Amino acid sequence: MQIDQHRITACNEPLTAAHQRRLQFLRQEIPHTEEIIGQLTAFQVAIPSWALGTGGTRFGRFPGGGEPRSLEEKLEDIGLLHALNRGSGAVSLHIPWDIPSNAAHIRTVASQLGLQFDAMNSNTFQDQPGQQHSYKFGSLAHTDKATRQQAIAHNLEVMHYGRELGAKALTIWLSDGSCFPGQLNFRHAFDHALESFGEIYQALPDDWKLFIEYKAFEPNFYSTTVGDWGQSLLYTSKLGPKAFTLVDLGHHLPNANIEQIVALLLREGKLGGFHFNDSKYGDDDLTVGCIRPYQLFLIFNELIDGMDARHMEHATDMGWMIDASHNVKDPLEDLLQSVEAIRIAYAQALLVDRSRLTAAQNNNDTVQAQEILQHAFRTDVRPLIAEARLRAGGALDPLAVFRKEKVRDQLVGERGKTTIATGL
Ligand SMILES: [Mn+2]
Repeated sequence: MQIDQHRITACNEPLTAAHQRRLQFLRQEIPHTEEIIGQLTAFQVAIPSWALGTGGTRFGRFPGGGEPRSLEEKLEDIGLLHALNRGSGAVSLHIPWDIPSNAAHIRTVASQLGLQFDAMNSNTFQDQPGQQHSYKFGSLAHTDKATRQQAIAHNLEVMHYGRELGAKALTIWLSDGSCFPGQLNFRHAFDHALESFGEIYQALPDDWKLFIEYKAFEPNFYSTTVGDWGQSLLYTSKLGPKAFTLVDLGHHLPNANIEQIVALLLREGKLGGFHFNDSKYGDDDLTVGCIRPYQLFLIFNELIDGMDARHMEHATDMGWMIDASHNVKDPLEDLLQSVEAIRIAYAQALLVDRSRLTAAQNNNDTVQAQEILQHAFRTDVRPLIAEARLRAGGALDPLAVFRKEKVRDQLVGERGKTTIATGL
């Protein structure tokens, strides 16, 4: 299904006067509102193709119905989100869950919906039917060369699909590691992973980026072969200029200072992509900003500071992606909330008075530095984001339109109650 533009306009009408009042107030408070609205309009967040269905835990999964049955329907769902919020104009595909068997057709569907293809994701954390070598004890870092070669070949295949779709990046999250002390030799595992990454890197087109994602634990619970940002940075530094580290907010040990990690990776020119989610305990994959919105703001503060220092374009010089799991919410409602939370943190970070902050830092004025950051964080920037949406043809209140138009009921009507989307 698609939402009629007239319906969005009709839903906006009764909200317009109040919106203009709130926007006018902010214009008086903030001198560069037009610049921020422009930056918000350009800033697009990629939706992961595996997050359009209900997520689950190892204990159970409770699907809500109307889940997309094909890649086309997944794109259709992202098209719905983008029509409402005008901020999710990209998709991050996962192979083999979303093989584009007719790439030209998939490209056409995506472009009709205004969607681009962000990083492609490979999967060597599961065995697929008919697969010769098992990944039970690893893939790119496996002790057996034939298994490593199979995993390399899979990544080359993912790049092939990506090239057909116009993607420009490959994300590798390597689940390899060990569950018990003594199970593997850390140096040998590192060497094997590096050699395998090297073969993939050699096959990378010149205008592509390779993102190496790290994760501290799970599914392996004693060691992970790309366990933290330092290990990822070792690999990406040795591989070359097209290799970058990808930060997934949920992949750190508790209380890690992610904003500092981001600042240092950017300083090294090695931060390439981002996976947004939130968590209370581990890799909980909750909605971005639902638990620690201040941390999200602080991360964006460092992202902007670091990207500006390197003259990077906020919108295009980083892969901005959501990586979350929707176990109890409607996946599409959750994704609307996620994109909103990301844009709020981005807009708040754009408000930070950087010259005053630098002065406070240089004078060791701790109180003033905190005041400057928290002033930006405590500003309600939602009218700026609503205005960016409105100018791009989106909804002033995307979630309200989603509910008013009974989108989920319509999807259940079209697709049925028991459809299950491929994914986690
Ligand atoms: Mn991730």
